[in-house]
Amino acid sequence: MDNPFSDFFHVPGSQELLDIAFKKAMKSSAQVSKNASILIKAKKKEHKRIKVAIDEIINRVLTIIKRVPMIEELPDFYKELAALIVDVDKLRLNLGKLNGILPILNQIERDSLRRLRHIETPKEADQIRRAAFGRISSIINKQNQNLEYLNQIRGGLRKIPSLDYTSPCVVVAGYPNVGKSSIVKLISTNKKLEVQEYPFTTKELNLGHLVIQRRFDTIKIQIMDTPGILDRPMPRRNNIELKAILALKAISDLILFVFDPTPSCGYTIESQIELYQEVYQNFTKQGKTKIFVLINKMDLASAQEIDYLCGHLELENNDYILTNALTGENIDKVISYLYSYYYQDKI
Ligand SMILES: Nc1nc2c(ncn2[C@@H]2O[C@H](COP(=O)(O)OP(=O)(O)OP(=O)(O)O)[C@@H](O)[C@H]2O)c(=O)[nH]1
Ligand SMILES: [Mg+2]
Repeated sequence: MDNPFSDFFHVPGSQELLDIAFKKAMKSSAQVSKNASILIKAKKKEHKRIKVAIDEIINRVLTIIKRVPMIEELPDFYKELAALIVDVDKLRLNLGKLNGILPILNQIERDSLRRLRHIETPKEADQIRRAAFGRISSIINKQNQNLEYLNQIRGGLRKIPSLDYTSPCVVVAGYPNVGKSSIVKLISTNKKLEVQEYPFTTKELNLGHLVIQRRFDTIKIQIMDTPGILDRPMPRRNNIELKAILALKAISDLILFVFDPTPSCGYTIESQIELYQEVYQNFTKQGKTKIFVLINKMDLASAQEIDYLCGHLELENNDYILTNALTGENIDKVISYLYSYYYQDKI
């Protein structure tokens, strides 16, 4: 399913909205018979202007509202991810407020039309239109914060990855700074992932793909890079970590758990082991989701550091792969592992 927020385009600010609407209104021309009196012509002209301005604003506001999907109706993954990116109640309230101005705008048009019926000079028609534009401006200007808020949250929501629910998804998880993005970059099509020497570089869920040719078909495996997670109680985790937790909980078919057994990531191996145990216990869905270990930074790791980790996790030789995500050493083994895992028709 495509990111449900992909149609959430630029939201104009109040001034931009008013400028567009009033400009269109002033360019509009009413259909009046040539023989009509100056007074009738003025009435029709100004009514048309008011109507065009109001219709334009209503249409644009309705488009904004329609382009924001109903979050509560989205599949769990998108719903929960959206809730980590924006305050869903605030968003709903905001859209409600925008919706609330529509009947007021319609009322302005009706009031103006009623007043236009009773005018005696063309000048009054002009005054009524000016007064209507004034009321419209004040209503729309009061929505400026709402409009700005929508524009501001748009960026975050549009970064949500488009998941294909019919293809498997490998979630690459672990502590911050252990080399997750470097690995996903090497094994998948996504070469844009940011890699830095400091923790929490990755703040979003990012997807890449790996195409596997099987005997009778081709499958495209989704590889999800996730932000780092710290070993701490769930309520203390921030929204960035919770995005990774959500990926593990909601969409993983296979978890590649990345360790950095050296001090280079800035975190102890004990805390990484604690996190691994938590992920193993809580997110393997009673064995339905396999968890496989990658021990990264093999160029820096000593034999003792690797033995210590393997000893604690009781890992046999085939239970893990040592990798160097800087040079790409053994990354072919990771791809082979995925290949054989999915070749045997795991989907
Ligand atoms: N020496 C060495 N450095 C590595 C290796 N893999 C990654 N690095 C470095 O480790 C740092 C972190 O790499 P990232 O790929 O950004 O790590 P990450 O786990 O995605 O980090 P966050 O997104 O912050 O959680 C970068 O400076 C990488 O160049 C490796 O195998 N060996
Ligand atoms: Mg990263």
